[in-house]
Order: sequence, then C-alpha cells, then structure tokens
Amino acid sequence: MIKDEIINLIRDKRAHIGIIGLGYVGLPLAVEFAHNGFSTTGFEVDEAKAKAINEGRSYIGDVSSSAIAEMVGAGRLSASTDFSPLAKCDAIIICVPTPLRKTKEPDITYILAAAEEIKKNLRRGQLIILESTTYPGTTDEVLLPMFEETGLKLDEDFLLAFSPERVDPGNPQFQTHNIPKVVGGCTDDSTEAAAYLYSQIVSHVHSVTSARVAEAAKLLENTFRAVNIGMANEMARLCYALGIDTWEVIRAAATKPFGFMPFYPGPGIGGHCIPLDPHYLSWKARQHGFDSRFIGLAEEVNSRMPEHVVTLVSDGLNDDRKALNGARVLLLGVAYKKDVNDVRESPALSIIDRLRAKGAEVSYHDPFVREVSFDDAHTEGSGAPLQSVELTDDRLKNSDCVIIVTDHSGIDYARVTSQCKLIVDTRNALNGELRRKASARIIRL
Ligand code: SAJ
Repeated sequence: MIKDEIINLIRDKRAHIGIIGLGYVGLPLAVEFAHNGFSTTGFEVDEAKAKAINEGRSYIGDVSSSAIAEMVGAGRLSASTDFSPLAKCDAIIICVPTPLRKTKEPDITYILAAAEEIKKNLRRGQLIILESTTYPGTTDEVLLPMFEETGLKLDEDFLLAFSPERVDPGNPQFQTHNIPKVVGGCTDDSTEAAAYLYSQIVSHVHSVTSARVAEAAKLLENTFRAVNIGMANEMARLCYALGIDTWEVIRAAATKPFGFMPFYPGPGIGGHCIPLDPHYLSWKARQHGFDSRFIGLAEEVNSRMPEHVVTLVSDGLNDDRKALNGARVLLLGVAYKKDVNDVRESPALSIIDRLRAKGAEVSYHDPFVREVSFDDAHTEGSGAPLQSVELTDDRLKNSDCVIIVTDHSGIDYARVTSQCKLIVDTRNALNGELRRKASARIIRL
C-alpha cells in the first residue's frame, strides 16, 4: 500500500507537488506549497499565465509578484503548459473551473480534461486531489474509474481525495494558511495522505469519511448563502409592499446574540460561486428523484431581483411624471460585489438589459470595471458593450435616476446625493446622515 510511501515523501519535503489550474485557487495554493519547502509545478493551458509565473509576475490580487519571483528564483516553483511532467509529481491537485451550462446543468469538462492529462501520466505512488466545486460523486464516480482504466489500483498504486477550495479573494483576514480545510478520500488511506499533505500548509485540517461528504459540505456552505440571501431578498420585497424599512428590520433582528445571522438584500446575486454551486447540488439530487425546493426557490427569488430594481426605478420616475422610456439612468457599480472587478453573473448586466429593453438610456460608472459586454450566456440581451463613464457633476445632475448597484468603497456618496434628483440604493450604501442631508429623493430596497 502506498500511503506510507507518500506520507514519508511529504514529511521529508521530497514530495513534488503538481497544481492543475493557476487561477485564484491554484496559484495561491502553489505559492503556499513552494513557500513551505515543496518543489511545485503549476500546470496551465494558458500560455500567458505560465509565462507570467516563470517570469515572477502575478496576475492574482492576493498573490504578490515578489512571492512568486522568490519561489521561482529558489527553484521551488515553475509553471508548464506541457502536462507530461505530471508523471514526476507525487501529489496532484486539480483547481479548474466548474461553470454551469446554459441549461443550468453542471459543466465538468475542465475537470475531465485535467483528469485525462493525469490519466496519461498516472503512475504508482501518486496522490490525486480534486478541489474544484462539484456535485457529490464526481470524485468516486467519474475520476476513480478513469484512473483505474489504466490498470492501476486505488490504494495499491494511487490515492484519490476531494478537498473543497475556500479561497475568498481579497479577504484580508483569511488566506490559505488559516482557512480550515475539509478533506475526504475515496478510501481511508486517501483521506489520511491528503489530510497530511494539507497539514503542511494549513493550520486546521478537518477529515471526513468520504470524498462525497467533502463535496457535499462545500455545496452546503454556498447553498446556505444563496438560500439566506434569497430570504433577505424576499424580506425586502415584502417590506417594500408593507412600507417598512428592510434594513432597519434586519439591523434590529441582528441584535439577537444567538440563532440569527444577518444577510442583506441586494440587486441579485453574482459571482462564480453562489449563483452556480447550488445547481450542482440540485442537479445531483434530481438524478436521485429528489427535488430540492429551497435551491429552486432561492434561485427564483434572487434571479428576480434585477426586475424588482427596475420596478423601483420605474416607480421613482413615475413619481416625477417621467417615463422609463428615454430616461437617462446611471448605474453606480456593475461588479458583482463591492471592491472587486469581477462582473461574472453580476445582476448589473440583467438590470442594464431590462432598462435598455424599456427604452432607457443607460450608462455606468465603476472604478474597477472599464467595460462590460453583453454577449454573456447568462444575460437576456445582446446589447452593445458599455464603457465606464467618468462620474462628473454634470453626469450626476443630468441623470434622471442613479442606481447604486455595487457599493464600492471609493465612491463619494455625499457628492452623489447632493447632485442627483433620484437615487435607487440597492445596497444601503447611503447611511442615515447622507440620507438626511441628501437633495436627491432616495428609494431603497
Ligand atoms: N450578497 C447579497 N447579500 C448578502 C451577501 C451577498 O446580496 O448578504 C450577494 C453579493 O453581493 C454577491 C453574491 O451575493 O453578488 C455572492 O456574494 P458572497 O458574499 O457570497 O461572495 P462570493 O461570491 O465571493 O462568495 C465567496 C464564497 N467563497 C467560496 O466559495 C470559497 C463564499 O463561500 C464566501 O462565503 C464568500 O466568498 C464570502 O464570505 O466572502
């Protein structure tokens, strides 16, 4: 059995680590292993990324170029677009994207492509770990048969586990080393070896009894968020109908010191985790005849928030006897959450689509996002791309409505409230004092 051989290699820091996919998950992981003394090779299909790493340049905000350059200079980190060096890796970790198809079904083509490369180079003595978020069963139902087609056997020749990524880009408090790591193997030997590997770089490793448990735990983490955000969004629509201040209600409920965790309404949910991950769980559930209604309901509520935001704009203009058609509407922020430059699944795209469909003249200002295009599969329309406009006083004064879609920190909200006529604030970005002093009329979610 090879578990002890692999553990000995890890203990002596002789284990060579391979990371497939050098994105916001794989790159920090590769640097962490190299920093802790392991010779590490990153495998990338993107030539430019591999070149950047080998030249000591970072393209991920949480990883400094100096950290990469130091590891590359020490000969402990390199990147390759040729996957054959996988054969020399003792531990291989897959960190590739798991998007959704247009049908909202899992797309594991990136995982399969990585697994094919591993299969080609699989040899006795390797530990393979999948980190990409996926449905329970991917590791043991899909990857394990692929690897055993080589004739090599689990436990005798190779080990196989799943460990969910928990990278939170831009989080100053939690980085790779201090985020607890869940690990579940297809066998006990796999769990033990994978847990031992991560214990070299993470302070707390939590082992579970199978890869499926680890896969399901990750999906519960993010489904928990999607469902609770959906509850907050439904509460916002309910409070709007009742004429109650949603944010005041949530602030009051959050004074409860136990048994409550505040979530907040917003224009909808974006990002490449929360809108997508729950569908991996509900898809797998359906394969077993189980209809996960919470996930479907959360999706329905969250995906209808852009429509609700447009209704608030329309109601606000209507109060001024203005039509949405021909109105000049300025979005403040298009990124999916504050202080990031990521527009994947951002509700702003759907809001812009809807406003355009109603004849509004739409522009946006986002210091993090220079341009947005609308050929993305997940937005209704296919309108012309938009570039971020300068936030001038004239632009604010001449806008019939300004929508705060992303509450970036760097915006001068006092100036916004003093120059605008009508503001729809979907993020509670305008505190009480700003609202009291504002010359603009303010509508909040
Ligand atoms: N959102 C709300 N209301 C909330 C919280 C979030 O509308 O109360 C919206 C955000 O604006 C965003 C979307 O939901 O559009 C997702 O927000 P998020 O805070 O969950 O941020 P993400 O997508 O970056 O989620 C990641 C996840 N990390 C991993 O999967 C490793 C998630 O599990 C983390 O909890 C989250 O970061 C985090 O806490 O920052």
